[in-house]
Amino acid sequence: MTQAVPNVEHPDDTAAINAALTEHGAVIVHNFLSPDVLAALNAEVDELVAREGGERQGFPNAQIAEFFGDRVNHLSGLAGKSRNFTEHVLCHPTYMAVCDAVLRPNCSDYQLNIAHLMERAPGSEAQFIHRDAWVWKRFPPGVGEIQVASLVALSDFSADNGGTLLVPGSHRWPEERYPQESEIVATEMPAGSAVIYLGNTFHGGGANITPDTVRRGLHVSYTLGWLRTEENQCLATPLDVARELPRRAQELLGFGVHDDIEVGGGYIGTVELEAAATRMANGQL
Ligand SMILES: O=C(O)CCC(=O)C(=O)O
Ligand SMILES: [Fe+2]
Repeated sequence: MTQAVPNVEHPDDTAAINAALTEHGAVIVHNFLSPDVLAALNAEVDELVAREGGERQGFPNAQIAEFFGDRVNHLSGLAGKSRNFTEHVLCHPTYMAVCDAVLRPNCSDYQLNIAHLMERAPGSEAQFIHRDAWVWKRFPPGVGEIQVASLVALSDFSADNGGTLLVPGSHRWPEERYPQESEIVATEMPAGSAVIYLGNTFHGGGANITPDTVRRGLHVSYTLGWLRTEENQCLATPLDVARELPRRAQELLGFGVHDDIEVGGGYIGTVELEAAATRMANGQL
């Protein structure tokens, strides 16, 4: 029988959230953003989408263009563009607690992988069901979790408007198993909630079959501090913006160093042998 995605009412109930992720590979967290933050983020995004037009001019290749489909509006690099994102989403305590549990065992610190808004407009088709961790396909199978991913609902998510399709429990599946239709469930959640899932959990954007409702979702994911990220956060975040951020936000964007001295490794990501964040603090960058 198809499993449901568990729901947790409070974002600070991190024990329940982590337990649900371990068991089901996905969890819907209600009240992830307060109504005030949701409204402020949406107002900022409205402006950015209006300014950029939302329509993508280019993708790295034809497969990526097809993966996203042509009825989806994109706003990428939110870390460099949205103050509400860096203030209220990037260092969200729920993300930090989940990343501490899932990623910390494999790194001295984790980092933001991608902050990418996707509006699934009416007519957008269901995405190819995939694992987000496949971007690092060269990892040997069975390496464990290397990514924490999520969709933050900036509008209501429904089965009709493109709510994320998920395959609960699939994070435990062997590499050769691919989901059947009957194993896929659509995420339904009110605006301000988030669905958090693991990099090995099968999922994809849903089809939007409504005549006039745009599904607005913010795709946010984190990965090990020593892996190359999908979005180059040090370029997506202009230095003038990065300098003004708290140290923790700078570190999550890759301006710190990944320090593996304790396990016999070294420093990764230095500038002049230091963390960029340290040089920024000292007025040298
Ligand atoms: O839009 C969604 O709900 C999911 C998007 C997604 O899975 C992706 O872009 O990797
Ligand atoms: Fe995905």
